[in-house]
This record gives sequence, structure tokens and C-alpha cells, in this order.
Amino acid sequence: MFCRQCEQTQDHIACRTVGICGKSPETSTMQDVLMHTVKSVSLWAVAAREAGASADEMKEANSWTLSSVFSTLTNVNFDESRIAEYIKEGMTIKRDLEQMVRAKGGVAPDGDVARLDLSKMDTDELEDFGYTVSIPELQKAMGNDDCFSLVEIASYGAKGACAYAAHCRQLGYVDEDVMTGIHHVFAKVASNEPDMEGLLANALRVGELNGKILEMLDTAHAATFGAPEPTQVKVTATKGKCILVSGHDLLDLETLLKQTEGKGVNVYTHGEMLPAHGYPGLKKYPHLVGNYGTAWQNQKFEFALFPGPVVVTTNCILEPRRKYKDRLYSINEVGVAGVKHIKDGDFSEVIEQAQSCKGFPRTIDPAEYLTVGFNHRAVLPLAGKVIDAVQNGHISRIFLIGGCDGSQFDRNYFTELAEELPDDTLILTLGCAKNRFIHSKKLLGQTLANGMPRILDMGQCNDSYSAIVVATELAKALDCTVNDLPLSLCLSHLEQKAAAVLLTLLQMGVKNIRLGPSLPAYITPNVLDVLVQNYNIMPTGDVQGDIKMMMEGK
Ligand code: FS2
Ligand code: SF4
Repeated sequence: MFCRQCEQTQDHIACRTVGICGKSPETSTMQDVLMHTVKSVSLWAVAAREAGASADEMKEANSWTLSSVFSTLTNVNFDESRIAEYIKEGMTIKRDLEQMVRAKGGVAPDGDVARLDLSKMDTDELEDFGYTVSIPELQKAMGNDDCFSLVEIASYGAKGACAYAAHCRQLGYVDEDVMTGIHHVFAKVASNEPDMEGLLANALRVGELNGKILEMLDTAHAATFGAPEPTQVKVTATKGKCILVSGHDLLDLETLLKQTEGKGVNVYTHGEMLPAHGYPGLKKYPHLVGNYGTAWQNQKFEFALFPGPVVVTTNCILEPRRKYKDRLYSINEVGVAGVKHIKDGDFSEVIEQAQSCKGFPRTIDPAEYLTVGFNHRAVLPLAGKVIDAVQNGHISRIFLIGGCDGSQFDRNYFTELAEELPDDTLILTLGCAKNRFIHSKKLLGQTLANGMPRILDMGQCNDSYSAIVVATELAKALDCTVNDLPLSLCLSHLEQKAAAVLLTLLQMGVKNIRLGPSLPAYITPNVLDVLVQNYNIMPTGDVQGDIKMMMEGK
């Protein structure tokens, strides 16, 4: 195996024996084959649309693309057999697209990737094939490391964009123009030609598409569950039987809440599901009693101690410990071999298991709370207050500290940063990286001189659009650009959703982003130079030194 798609990659080079995430070489190789299949399907999808295929005719190819790509993200699917199923389905989709192109008199794409036929291969043969389309093999074939770095940037960013688009699809939102763009991105990657300019444009195109997807996801969430509003969330236990829900898919949480009504079972959120409590359509359920635990990387301890079943809706799942494996359930694109997989939104087995588990023996008193729900719809009405506070010196600077969390020790940077910033700074946050500081006793409950809470939790990484709207609207109100705002961005990077958001920010022209705890291994020094020259992107450094620079607007 050779995987370097995320930040936690081994020695900051690549995972080559087994993934730091726990991914086996077999699953990793199978995912390489699946991504090659995605490229082949994308070439035919482009040809089909050029031949006049309608949005309706592209439905299956669109849906398969989103699910297949999502299954290859970090910490999503460790089940080799499920990846093999996606490959087989992809071959059927490709055959159907081929027939469509020919029936419509279109032009068939050329080349080995377009001619890919894996339909008769068994698992061993697919794995053997996987070694021929691994990252090092494709890089060698291209013969230009900088161009290949751009291929990887676009591919991993497109993976994140597909994941966000899969969340949209779950809520019934699919945009044919966006899907056309996604297939074009993968078709460009399929060419594997060392076209520096075209590949740079392809990477920025991913950022643009992802911006549209994030906007669509924001609309879909608000239309389905109501506009999020500031809400206190209990983070201590309530006596009773319980189910824990982790991941990002709010619709799964809603389905579970409906199915647990009147069943005497409380529901808790975990990890990226915390912001669910801010949505009127979810918080109306009295048995959604609170949040349990912290970010995904602590699940091996936290799930083990939870006295009921656990459902993981999307990333990030880890290979489970024996202690809770029989209480763990996956759903949607998530998968781990030997873990029960929920189909057709039927949670009856989970609910039955919750009723037979111990549950929490007592209610913790006094209870503790966090506040969530500072979506852009809740923050923009405060914009006047923020601008006044900035102008009269009550807010010295605004910080966006967010992104993905992870287990590495150097991610304490984000805790120290939040704790060490001057008390008159406003901190916006989103994504699971917020767990680095929202529980901090030093910061909990802090307010600014104008009475505003000092930390505003804007939601999941899926809610990055909120940060974009707030920054853009503040810039409009102050008649300047986002880069001229008294705003510093410090982003914690781990997986491909973060890569997509970063490309969106770059494509918008946002500069001076600090990225940490280290830069991705797939960025070559020359490509990094381009990013530094054009966007002044920086690695996170020493906390005190960074604070000094950021307070000076650097
Ligand atoms: Fe966190 Fe994991 Fe949100 Fe990322 S729960 S690192 O994939 O998507 O954020
Ligand atoms: Fe390693 Fe990340 Fe790939 Fe997992 S997803 S194998 S941790 S680079």
C-alpha cells in the first residue's frame, strides 16, 4: 500500500505497511482500484453529457460517484468487501454510460482508463491490478512530481467535495452542474498528463465546486431542520437507557429520534454530531438529552465507556475494540468488517440493544453545558455589535480556529492558541477541531466586554459555509476585502474534507491561512512555493510567535 491522503500519514511520507488510521494494505489497494474506476466512469459521464444525457439519465452515475468516493475518505470504510462491491457496481454504471454514449451517437473517450474492464476479476485479481494503479506507479507514469502533486491536491479535495455532496444528496439535494464539474475534475485527473497550468486550474475548480456544495448543504440543513439557533447542550449524563450517535448525517439522527420516541431511550450526540442540538427540528425531541465525549480520535475510550449502543453515521470511525464492537453500528458509506450495518434507516436492532444495556445509572448534578448554534444566520444579526466592538477596541481581533482534529500530540497547538490569545479576541470555530478547546475550563463561559460569548461554535466542518458568509458579510459592511479584515485563520487539517475547504478558501483568494499541525505530504516544495507566493499560506509554528504575528495582522 501507499497512502498519503491525510495529514497523519506515517513519518509525513506515506502509510506503506498499514495505515496510521488502521486501514489494511488490502483495503487501501482496493480503494486505489475504486478511485481508478471513478476516473473511468467520469470519462464516460463527461462523454454521455456531451452526447446530450439528461440529469435524470445521469442520476445513477452521480449517486454511485458520491458514495464510492466518500467510502475512500480517511476513517470511513475499512471493509474491503464493501469497496469491492462499489467497484463491481462501477463497472455496471460504466457499461450503461458506454451504451448511452453509443445510442446517442456521442464520441467515446479514448485511452486505457476509459477502456478499463474489471468486471470479471475476483478479489485477488483486483488487488493485483491495484498495485499497477497505486500512487507511486501513477506518479512514475506522469514523470513530473510537481504536476502529480497537483493531481493529488485536486483528487483529495474532490474526495472531500464528494463527501459533502453525499451529505446534500441524503437530504434530497443534488445539483447536476456540480456533478458535471466533479466528473470533469476526475476526467482531467484520468488523463495523467503533466499539464501544470491545467492541473492548477483543475485544483482551483475543486475549490469552486466545493464552495457551491457547502452552500447547498447549508441550505439543505436549514430547510430540513430549521435555522440553527444558540442552544445550551448538556454534556453530563442523564439517568436512563441510551444510544450514542456520531458522525455528520443529521437525517440519520432525526430518523433515530423518531424511532425512539416513547421507547424510554435517551439519545446523545458525539463528535461532529454536537451541532445537531442547535436545529429546531432536532432539539424539539426531549429525548435528545445531550452530548457525550469529545472528538472522533477518542472513540476507543469513549465508546467503550458508553453504556449503550453507538451508531457512526459517517466519518470518522476507527477499527473498534472488542469491548464495544458488538454495540457498534455503521450506516451509509461507513463500514468496518464484522460491524453491523444499518440498512433502509431501520434502527430497531439498535433500539432493542439499548433497552437491554445498562444505561446511565444516575443523572449528574450539577449538570454542565456547552453552547452551540452560531450558524451564520445567528451570527449575522450580531455583525453590527461585532463591528462596533472592533471599532471601539472592545474586540482586538477575530480568529477562526477550526477544521479537523486528530490524535497527534502537536495538535495541542490549537488548545494553547485558543487559551493564550488575548481575552479581548473573538474566536469563531467549527469542525471537530473545536474539541481542542471548547471544554477548556479557562475558556468555558467567557464573554466579551459587549456581553457577547467569546467563542462562537458555527457547527460541523460541514458548516464551513457559515464562516465564509460571516467573513464575506463583515468585509462588505467594512467596505474592504476578507484579507483586510482583522481576522486570522488557523486551520487544523487532517482529512480530505479539510483539503476541499482549503481549496475553496484559496479559490476565493483568502490569504495568510495558517495550516497545521503539519503540511500534507503530497505537496511538493515547488507547489508549496506557488501556494506561498499566491496565498501566503503558512504552517503553524510556535504558539506565542504566531499570536504575536497574527495580532499584528501577519
Ligand atoms: Fe472531524 Fe473526521 Fe468533520 Fe473530518 S470527524 S476529522 O473526517 O469531517 O471533521
Ligand atoms: Fe495513512 Fe491517512 Fe491513508 Fe489512513 S488515510 S492509510 S492514515 S494516509
